[in-house]
Amino acid sequence: LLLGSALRDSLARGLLNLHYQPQIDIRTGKLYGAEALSRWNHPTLGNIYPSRFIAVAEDTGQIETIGAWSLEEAVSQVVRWDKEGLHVPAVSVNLSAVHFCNRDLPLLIERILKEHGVAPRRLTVEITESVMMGENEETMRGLSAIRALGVGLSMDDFGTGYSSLSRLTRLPLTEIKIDRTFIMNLEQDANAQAVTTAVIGIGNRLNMTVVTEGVETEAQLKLLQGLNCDVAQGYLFARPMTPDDVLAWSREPH
Ligand code: G
Ligand code: G
Ligand code: MN
Ligand code: NA
Repeated sequence: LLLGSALRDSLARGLLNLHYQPQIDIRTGKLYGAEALSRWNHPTLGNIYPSRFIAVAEDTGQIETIGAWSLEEAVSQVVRWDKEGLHVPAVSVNLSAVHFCNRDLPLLIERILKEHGVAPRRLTVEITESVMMGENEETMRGLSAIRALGVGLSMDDFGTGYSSLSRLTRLPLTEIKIDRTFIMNLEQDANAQAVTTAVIGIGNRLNMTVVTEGVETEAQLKLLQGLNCDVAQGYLFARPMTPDDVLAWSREPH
């Protein structure tokens, strides 16, 4: 509860910020996008990780405030980067399951894009599979409305939790993110490699972009390129960074 009011206070005072982790098209080596990740550095409590404060936000009714804030912040960042000469093709925003139940979410997204003059294809929203545990008419309608705007829809952490293949075909997804636990074990675990291979194959066949998370080594990258994976994200390329650091990173040779 204490953390809940600290969060409310920090949100009001603009003490949360977004870091961005580049996503690389591993067929061309070009920048594909950037995932926005929330950071909360409290003046006295220090750094509080999203795994912790997202749960607090959900429990204290603040998750939609955070969702709206991160959408607005990420979309306006795309414009700031454009002005600085950095073209980030798309920015990816994590939204909580709870927020997808709000029937005004598509309208909110539409308004933010219009306000900042950003093309819908330059925004992707990430949903975790647990969202779909409570898969209902309302949520499905919301997802379709978001997709109809031209915004990308990404299934995050695929392969963990409540993964289901039939769900992949029912939802209007544009992207699948293979959970990093599979990538972590890619080199030494035949099972992880089998699952990764299969998911990349399914994604390709369903015309979805497949993004692999947590790519840390050249060996993993080589393997993924061999498997026709489209996009990779991980410490091998870059950590989540401040917008200025993303700009500096983009100007380094790599
Ligand atoms: O780097 P990392 O610890 O940032 O992120 C941990 C998890 O927290 C990520 O898997 C991501 O799904 C979640 N997360 C990060 N930022 C946000 C956010 O703004 N909203 C939601 N709902 N989840 C987030
Ligand atoms: O939305 P999601 O859970 O996937 O957020 C990505 C999380 O993974 C963030 O917490 C981010 O800091 C973390 N992350 C990003 N790249 C790597 C990586 O290469 N290795 C590891 N271990 N974690 C990573
Ligand atoms: Mn994510
Ligand atoms: Na993930």
